[in-house]
Amino acid sequence: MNNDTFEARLRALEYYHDLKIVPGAWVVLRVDGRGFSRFTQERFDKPFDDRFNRLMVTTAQALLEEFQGVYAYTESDEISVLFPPSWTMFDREVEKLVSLSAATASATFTLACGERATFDSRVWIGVTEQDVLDYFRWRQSDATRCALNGWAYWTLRQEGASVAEATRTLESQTTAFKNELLYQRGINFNELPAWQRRGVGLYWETYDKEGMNPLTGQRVLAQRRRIKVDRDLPMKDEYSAFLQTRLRLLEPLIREDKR
Ligand SMILES: Nc1nc2c(ncn2[C@@H]2O[C@H](COP(=O)(O)OP(=O)(O)OP(=O)(O)O)[C@@H](O)[C@H]2O)c(=O)[nH]1
Ligand SMILES: [Mg+2]
Repeated sequence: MNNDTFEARLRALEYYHDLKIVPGAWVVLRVDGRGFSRFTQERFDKPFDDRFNRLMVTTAQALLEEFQGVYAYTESDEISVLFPPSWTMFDREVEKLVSLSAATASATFTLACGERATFDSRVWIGVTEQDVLDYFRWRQSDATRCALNGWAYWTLRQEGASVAEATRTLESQTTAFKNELLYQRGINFNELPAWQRRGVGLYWETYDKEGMNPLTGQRVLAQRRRIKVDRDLPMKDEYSAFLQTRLRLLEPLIREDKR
């Protein structure tokens, strides 16, 4: 067998390497902490820990920067990063994007936390802008549902209920029941910090930075970009409207890339 045939035969077995995200689709990369139920157990306050959330925000920031996303959203142990249809990083190769986003999240979180933690990653694709709004509404309602469950569960546990008792009390119960359970114990769910109930959004904002023209010595204003961390996101229809405004801001960029 000559070298070329040998090389071609083995390279062809990198079977999934040619797999690319369909052109023209919106993309979300979602990373999720591996085994974080266990990882968080002894290290962080239940049901929510501000320090844990800040580690997730630091990780989301790194993903947004590294992959040049347009919006990131984090809740619980997951982070979703949105990319416009025109995004072409790594030629949209699935293996590259999935492995590098998981690697970036794992390395960033581990360095910030000081303990080894790993993330998995997956790709979501959306055909229309409405799909994108629906996606983030879906993740946000997951955040709200988990926050209510978590608060109800850990409140019962702190009262001395066993795992089985707390689970049984909440099994198949309505949202109203869980809200009432908390209310009777002096916790108004709607007054808990917004980041716990609605998640945290990250996006680019522009600001004017004053500098000096080295040639003329004159003061000049330059536009710079920075990441805004929004811990007070709106919810439901207001969240969709908020996201829609952010997507509209991207339109010139998307049109330009299509030309
Ligand atoms: N203590 C604590 N735990 C948290 C916090 N935020 C998220 N978690 C936990 O992170 C876990 C995330 O759940 P999952 O991603 O479904 O479970 P997992 O154990 O990570 O499992 P895989 O993702 O399948 O590997 C839940 O058990 C949450 O309670 C927090 O602020 N504090
Ligand atoms: Mg997880």
